[in-house]
Amino acid sequence: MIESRPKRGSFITFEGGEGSGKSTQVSLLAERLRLRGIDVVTTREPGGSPGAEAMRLLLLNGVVKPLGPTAETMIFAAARDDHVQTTIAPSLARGAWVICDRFMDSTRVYQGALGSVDERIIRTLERVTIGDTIPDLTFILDVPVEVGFARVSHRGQEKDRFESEEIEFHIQLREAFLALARSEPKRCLVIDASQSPETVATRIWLAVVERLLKLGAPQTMPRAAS
Ligand code: T5A
Repeated sequence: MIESRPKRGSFITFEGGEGSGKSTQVSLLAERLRLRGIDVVTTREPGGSPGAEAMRLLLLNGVVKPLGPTAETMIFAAARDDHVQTTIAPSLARGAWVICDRFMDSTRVYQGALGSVDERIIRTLERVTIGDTIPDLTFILDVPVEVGFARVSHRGQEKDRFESEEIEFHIQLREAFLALARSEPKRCLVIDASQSPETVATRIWLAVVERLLKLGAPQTMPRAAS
C-alpha cells in the first residue's frame, strides 16, 4: 500500500550587513512564492520561536556582551536550537518553505570572523543545533556600509549592541560575508542590494526559479507504508 508524505520544503536564508534590506526581501520573496500557492513560513534570527525571542532581547540589548564572545556564541546557539526544533524543522517537514532573516552565517561572521571565536567551537555548535537543517540557498545581500547605515539611520530607534560598533567593524563584516560566499558558491549567492527593492527582488526571484523551482516545488512523494 502506498501512502504519501510531503517532500521537505526548501530552506532559504538571507544574510548581510545592517540595512542591506534582508527583512524587505524576505517579505517580497514570501509574497511571490505564496502567489504560486506555496506554503511559506517567514522567520528571523536571533528569534523565531518564543524561547529564542526571549534570548534575542538579551543578545541585542547588550546584557550578554560582558560574558565574552564565546558565551555570547553559546546563547546564539541556544536560541538557534530552539528555533530549529520549534519552527524551522517542523515547517520543512510538513513541506512548507522557510525563509529566514539571518541564520548560521551570521554567527560565522559576527562571532567567528569578527569576534574571534574559535571556528571549531562554532562548527561544533552548528552540528548540535542545526544538524542537517542546512539552508538550500543563502542570499548574501551586499551594500556599501554607508548605504546600509543611511537606510537604518532614519529609523530613529536606539542602536542595538551590534549597530553601535565602529564603521571599521562594518567594513570587515562586509568583507567577511563576501569571503564566506566565495567559500560556499553552491549554497551562497551574493546579490548587489544597492539597487531598488524591486530590482533586488527580481534578481532574487530569478535565482530561486533557477536553483529551486526548476528542481520541483513542494509536492507529495509516494512512500511505502510500514
Ligand atoms: N547577530 C545575529 C549575530 O551577531 N549573530 C547571529 O548569529 C545572529 C543571528 C540582529 C543582530 O544580531 C546579530 C547581527 C545583527 O547585528 P536585527 O535587529 O535583526 O539585528 O538587525 P538586522 O538583521 O541587521 O536588520 P536591519 O533591520 O538592520 O536591516 P535589514 O533587515 O537588512 O534591512 P530592512 O529590510 O529592514 O531595511 C532597512 C531600511 O532600508 C529600506 C527599508 O525600507 C528600511 O527602511 N530598504 C531599502 N531602501 C532602498 N533600497 C533598497 N533596496 C532597500 N531595501 C530596504
